[in-house]
Amino acid sequence: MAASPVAIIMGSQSDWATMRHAAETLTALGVDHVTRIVSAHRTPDRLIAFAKGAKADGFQVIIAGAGGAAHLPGMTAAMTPLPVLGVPVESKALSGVDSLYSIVQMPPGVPVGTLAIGRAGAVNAALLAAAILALHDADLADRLDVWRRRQTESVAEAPSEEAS
Ligand code: RP5
Repeated sequence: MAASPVAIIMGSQSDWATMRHAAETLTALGVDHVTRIVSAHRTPDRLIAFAKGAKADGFQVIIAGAGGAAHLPGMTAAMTPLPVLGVPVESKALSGVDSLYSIVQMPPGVPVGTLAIGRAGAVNAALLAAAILALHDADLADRLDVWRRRQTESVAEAPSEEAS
């Protein structure tokens, strides 16, 4: 069986409530993926092993979610040539602004594609990962088109009392 093209990593079990939306979106698009807890601070050796081995392990895109002092996406990007999409997890103390600033302000030369805070970022990271893979996968490109068409069709012309 071919290796999973996407790895979803997160700094803590507590990030799963957010990152599950990335996993669910990839599942809906038929994109195989693995999920792992990899903490930049609590399990640094696990991070190094994962990031340095990610390309050889067959991954093509990494989605990394973390909160607070969110160094996981940036440190991962420092150790792999693969594209890294960062998801700032909403933190209790600072509502995820700390996570966002930690992930988005990378120095030139080590990019992390940073998404929105929370669920929106997790969903969009999955959609971006799928779009990257779809460049070389016509079937996935078709599934992505269908996904977007369904989204468009689900938007009502006018607001209703029942739906709000
Ligand atoms: C970060 O610290 C994690 O990404 C998480 O968002 C945050 C809090 O972690 P826990 O204390 O809930 O494990 O490393």
